[in-house]
Amino acid sequence: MNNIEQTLSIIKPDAVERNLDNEIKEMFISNGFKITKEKKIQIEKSEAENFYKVHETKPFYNDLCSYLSSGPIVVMILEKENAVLKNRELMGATNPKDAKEGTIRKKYGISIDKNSVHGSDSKENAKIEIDFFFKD
Ligand code: IDP
Ligand code: MG
Repeated sequence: MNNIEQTLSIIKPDAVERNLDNEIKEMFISNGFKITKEKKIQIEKSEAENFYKVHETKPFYNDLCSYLSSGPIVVMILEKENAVLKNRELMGATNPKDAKEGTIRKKYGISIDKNSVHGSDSKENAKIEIDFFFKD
């Protein structure tokens, strides 16, 4: 029984700025993910506010949205068995300080806000986030 899923991944401005996008994509590929769609874009702050709407009551919401729209990002659809969970495992903890060895955030993350990658946290949100960036 396979359970091929799709999830949304974003390489955030801190990583794109350091030219880490190819290395990070290689980590996805070597961990068995297929990148089925990808684009490098810069979004408006209003779009970041929509994307991160679930966090609108958090104290860091404004900074988070300014940050995500501050420079180019790489947005990707990743495909693999149990992709949502497997991607969260590969990303590591939100705070790079807490991320395990071998995870993207441990390797590349700078701080809790500049943590290099975003990944959907559920199948339901993966669908919403994929539509957000790739519905045409
Ligand atoms: P996640 O990216 O691991 O799913 P979330 O809790 O969904 O983490 O938070 C979204 C993003 O908001 C995080 O990736 C991080 O960049 C930022 N963030 C989360 N918590 C804090 C905080 O306490 N201070 C500053 N930024 C935060
Ligand atoms: Mg999240």
